[in-house]
Amino acid sequence: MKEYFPMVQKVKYEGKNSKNPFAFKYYDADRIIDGKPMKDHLKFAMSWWHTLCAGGADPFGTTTMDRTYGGLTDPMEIARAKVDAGFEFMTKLGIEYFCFHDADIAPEGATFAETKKNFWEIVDYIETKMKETGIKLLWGTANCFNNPRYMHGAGTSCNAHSFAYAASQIKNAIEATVKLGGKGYVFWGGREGYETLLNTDMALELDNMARLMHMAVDYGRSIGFDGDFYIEPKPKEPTKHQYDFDSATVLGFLRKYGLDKDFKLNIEANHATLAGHTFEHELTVARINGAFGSIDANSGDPNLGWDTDQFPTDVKTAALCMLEVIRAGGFTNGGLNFDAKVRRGSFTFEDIVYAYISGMDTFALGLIKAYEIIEDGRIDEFVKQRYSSYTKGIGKDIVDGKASLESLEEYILKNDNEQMQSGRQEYLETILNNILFS
Ligand code: XLS
Ligand code: CA
Ligand code: CA
Repeated sequence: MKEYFPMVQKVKYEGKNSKNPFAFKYYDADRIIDGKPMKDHLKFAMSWWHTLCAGGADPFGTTTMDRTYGGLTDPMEIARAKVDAGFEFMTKLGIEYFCFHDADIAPEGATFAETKKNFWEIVDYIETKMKETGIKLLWGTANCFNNPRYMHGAGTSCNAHSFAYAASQIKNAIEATVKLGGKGYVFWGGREGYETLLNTDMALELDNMARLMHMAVDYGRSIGFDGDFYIEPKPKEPTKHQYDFDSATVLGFLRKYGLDKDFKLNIEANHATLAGHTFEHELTVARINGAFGSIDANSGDPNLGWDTDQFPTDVKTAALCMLEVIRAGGFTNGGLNFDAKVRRGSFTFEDIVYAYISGMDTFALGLIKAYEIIEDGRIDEFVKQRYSSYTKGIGKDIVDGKASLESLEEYILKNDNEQMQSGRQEYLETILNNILFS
C-alpha cells in the first residue's frame, strides 16, 4: 500500500533530552499517572478536515498544499486515499481516535441520493480500517455551513428547504456515528447566527434550531446512540452574531428548550479566545454546570480576531485546561480533538507530523504539570482558605439556606467589624510559574 508519511515509521517517546524531531519528548502513552495511562487521560483525536483536506487557502490566495494524494483527480479515489493516509498517520502517531464531518470524508454528488451513496461507501471503508487498526471514532458531525444552500444558516435558515436538507445530512451523519461506534455527535453552529436584525426573526430561528436538535436526539436515541450530543460554542465567524456565543449562552439555550439532559459542550480553545474568555473559563463554566463533554484542542492568536485554528503549543494553557479536565473527573465520552491546521506556509506532509507531535507533547506536559499543581496543593489550599468564612458561623448559615435578609441585618448590626484578606494574585502566579518551569 502507498505510504503517505514515509518520513517516519512510528513516533516514539524518547524523553525531553531527545533531539529527534520525529519523537515525543513528553508524551509517553503508557506512563501511568494517577492510576491511568497518559493516553487515556488525553484521548487524542485527529480532525479529518484540517489534517487530510485543508489545503492552506485563505481569503487572499488559493491552496498551497497538495492534497491530491499523488496526483489523483477522481473525488472518490481521493476520498479513499484520505482514509488510507489518515489511518497510516494515526497508527504512526499512536492517535486512537478521529473526528469527521460528512463532507470531509466523501464528495458531494449531483443529487442527495448520490451524496448518500458516496458517503456510505466511504463509511464502510473507514469501518474496515477501524477494525484493522483498533482506532475509534470520537465524534461525528455534519457540515451544514459550506454549501451555498446554507448561506442563511441551516437549522436557523429562513428557508425551510435548507432546514430539511440539513436534517437529512444530520440523519445520515448520526447513523454513521452509530455504525462506527462513536460516542459523540457535535453541533457546531456553522452559519447559525445572523448579520442584521433588519431581516431576522430571532425567535423563530432559535425555536427551529431547538426543533432540529430535538429531532436529532429522538432519532439518535431510536437507533441506539447512547453517547453525548454536543454543542460547540463560538461567538462569531462566519456570522457576525453566532447564536452559540459561549458556554453560558449555550447552557441557557439548552435549558430553555429542554435539551440539557442529552447535550454537553465541546469546548474549543480558539472559540474561547474569540468570546473574550480564557479556555479555562469556558471549561469551568461547563464543568460546574455538569456539561463538560469534549475539547477541541487548538489555539487562536491573541493578536488576531479570527479563528486561526493553530496547533496548541502553550504549556501553561494546556496545564490549566487539563486541571479542569481532572476536576471534571476526566473524559468519559469526550477527548482532545486537534481541531488545528498547519500554517499556509507549512505545506509539506512532514509539517503535519511535526504539528501533531508538538500538540501532543504540549498536552502531555500540560497533564503532568496539572498533576504537579494538584500535588503541590498550595493553590487549592489558598482557594479553600479564601472561602473558609462560608464553613462556619454566618457564612455556613448562608450556604445552608438558614439565613434571610432579616437575620443577616441582625448579624451586621452586632458584628460591624469585618477585616478583608488579600486575593494574593501575584503570589499565586509565582507558584504557578514555579511549578510550570521547574
Ligand atoms: C469551526 C469549528 C468546526 C467544528 C466542527 O470553527 O471549529 O470545525 O469543530 O464543525
Ligand atoms: Ca472546533
Ligand atoms: Ca475553530
